[in-house]
Amino acid sequence: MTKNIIDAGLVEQHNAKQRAELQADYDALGGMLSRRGVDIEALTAKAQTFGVAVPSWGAGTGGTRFARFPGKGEPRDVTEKMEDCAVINQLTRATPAVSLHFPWDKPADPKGLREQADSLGLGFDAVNSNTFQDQAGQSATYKFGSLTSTNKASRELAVQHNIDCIELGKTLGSKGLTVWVGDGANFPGQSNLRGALERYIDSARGIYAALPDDWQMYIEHKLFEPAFYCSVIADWGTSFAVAQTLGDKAKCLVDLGHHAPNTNIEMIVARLAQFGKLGGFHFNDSKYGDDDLDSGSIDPFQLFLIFNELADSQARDGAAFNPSYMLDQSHNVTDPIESLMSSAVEVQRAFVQAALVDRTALVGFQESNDVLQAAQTLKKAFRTDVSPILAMARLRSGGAIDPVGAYRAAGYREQVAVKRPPKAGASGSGIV
Ligand code: AFD
Ligand code: MN
Ligand code: MN
Repeated sequence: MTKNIIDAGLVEQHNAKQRAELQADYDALGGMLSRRGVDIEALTAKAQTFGVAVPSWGAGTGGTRFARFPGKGEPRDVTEKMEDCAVINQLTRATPAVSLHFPWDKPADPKGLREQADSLGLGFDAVNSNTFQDQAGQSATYKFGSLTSTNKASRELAVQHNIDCIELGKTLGSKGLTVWVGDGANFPGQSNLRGALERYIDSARGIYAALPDDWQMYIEHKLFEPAFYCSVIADWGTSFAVAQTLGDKAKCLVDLGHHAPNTNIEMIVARLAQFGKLGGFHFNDSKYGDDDLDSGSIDPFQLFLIFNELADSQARDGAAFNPSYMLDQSHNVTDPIESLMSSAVEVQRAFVQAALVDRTALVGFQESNDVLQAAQTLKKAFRTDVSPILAMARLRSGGAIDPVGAYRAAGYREQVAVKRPPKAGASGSGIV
């Protein structure tokens, strides 16, 4: 029996007030879609299968390099983060797993954490290693790099940390390790561009060798920051080359914010999918760089186009095509629970809109070079407001018609603000 953090009766009451209106909107949309030959019930069932993992670090208030403004009732340790993640899933029914970041969320009692997750109806997606900052008392520094450091002791420490993450992940039931490093250089000449990647590959082989057979290693590229002249794994091409070199269990992870502005990310997705190297995503949105804004808040059309490529690959490759979906966001001015719920819904929206694309018509227009109609075919799906489908999917799965409204009505944040007074040394959240 899954334990509800928010009283199920309260959610029920909140839903009751909106049920009739939702049904009317759903019926109207269903009528419109049936004239297009689309069965709304099939789409709703499909929406119910959607899941995106929540980042444990996203449950806390983030910050920038300038400041961090703590929020009320922030989770102070990983068990409190799990409670918040459970709220997100209880109301959206779209976030059944949590992606942990070590050592930020290293559990003192991994078995106990797994039991807590089970009781909350949550699982664990990929675990994330952290070699972009030194931990207290660390024997060698990452100041000049981790997996690529010229210092052997730093490289070995970084490899061992990743192996420790795998071991911990095994206890928790994870099946993947995401490796993102900040390694790079701030000055031309600071590092040998080719030598740094050689060291990266050498270190990565040590991590890869520790991967269980049913695990994946996700190589996450990022254009710049914290290194400002060059990053070792700056782009999907380098990520792809590394993944190819390591072997079948190594795949590429696409964080939407890790590209130059205007990069055609959907084409990167298509390329990686074509060659069997699309491992997964960190969804977020951005205007300028690695802004870590809420998914779909800046460019929902891009998100839709990415899911359009995913739907295309799914149609081609079937069940073999199964990338991991994770959110990676930082919330500086909103309640993290509200932002994560909104983001999960936006990613799910893109998933459903992409399922609405008339693929037969699209192929026909592409083959006959009817450019305008091809573009319109995509736009028609993107412009369709699938909100009633998403809300109905949530309702049928036991969630909230309006997750943010139900969350506010339940007064969860006010309650945890009382239960969770700030404490020194609370576990951190990402600011990079
Ligand atoms: C980085 C990457 C990576 C990392 C995170 C930490 O996106 O996923 O784990 O930030 O907050 O920029
Ligand atoms: Mn990321
Ligand atoms: Mn990032």
